[in-house]
Amino acid sequence: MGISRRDTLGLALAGTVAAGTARAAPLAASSTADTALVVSTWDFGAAANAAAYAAWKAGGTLIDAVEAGAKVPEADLSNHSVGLGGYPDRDGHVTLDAIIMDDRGHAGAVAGLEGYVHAISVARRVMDRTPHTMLVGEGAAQFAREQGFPSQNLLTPEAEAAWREWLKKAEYKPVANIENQRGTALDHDTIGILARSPDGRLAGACTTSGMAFKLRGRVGDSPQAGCGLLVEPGVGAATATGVGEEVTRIAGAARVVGSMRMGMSAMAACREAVEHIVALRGEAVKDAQVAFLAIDRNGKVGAFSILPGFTYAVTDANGRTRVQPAGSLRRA
Ligand code: SD4
Repeated sequence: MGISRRDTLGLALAGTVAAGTARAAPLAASSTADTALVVSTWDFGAAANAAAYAAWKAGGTLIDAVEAGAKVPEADLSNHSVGLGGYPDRDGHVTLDAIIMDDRGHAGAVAGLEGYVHAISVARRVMDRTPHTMLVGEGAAQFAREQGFPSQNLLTPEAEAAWREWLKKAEYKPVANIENQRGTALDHDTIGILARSPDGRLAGACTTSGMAFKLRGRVGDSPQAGCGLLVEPGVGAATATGVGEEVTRIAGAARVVGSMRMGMSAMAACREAVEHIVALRGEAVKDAQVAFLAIDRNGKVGAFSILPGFTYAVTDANGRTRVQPAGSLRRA
């Protein structure tokens, strides 16, 4: 399953959007260097994009590309919000959430996965080898074990020390926006990565260890289709980062893609979703960061957040990457 490279290049999906979706304007003719190929959240997305681009150039599929990209921060010990080295829940368990999706309705996800670094690869296996879209907790770990993924302790000494420090004052209350204290040791966030082939095909992945010191069993937006990620043929793809509860409440990625389906640009669609959260939640999101990143079927990119400081990495069809700041509702 997934998109084969042959499918991706050979089946011009432009104009053949799935039944039930609005028919968008014909795909722009260009598949040129100014058309984004891979986009991802935050500065560290640049390294992920490089891996995704390399996988694509080596003949991989779009799914291969986004998986390869997502694996980079998953293996990065210095990233405390994704994979190995991620901060644990309040009981000291590192639990991972991930989703991967193509533009043909194939999706796989895991939530609350413990003991396996590459949650995105387990999610892909759910997509490729089961009739399901999500496995959680012990069942997800059992599946990973049965599929031959190597298990390991994901709690690094550094993450454990941060957790023990947090415990001193935490009073066991989840701190909703603790991951968004930019410039601190918590200065890393979820990666959402979206890829588009020159003929307008799309895929995406999103992987995270979730909110630091969350309640045990908490699942954020990231692994939920339509919240942390959505990919729709002939329309575009969107991903989210920040306080997952705020994204989940509005089915954020689905909202962004829906807006693009109705004709909004990727940028306007991301902004609309952010404005909706702020209108809906008011004071409750006064200090919260939520950000959306989207790419449309023509490769145009949009990114918008509540607070300033959200950046994203764009890699074009020639492999050139730039990291840039997103627009934000609030000023610094
Ligand atoms: C979550 N959205 O679990 C993720 C975490 C994140 O910035 O993106 N943090 O809520």
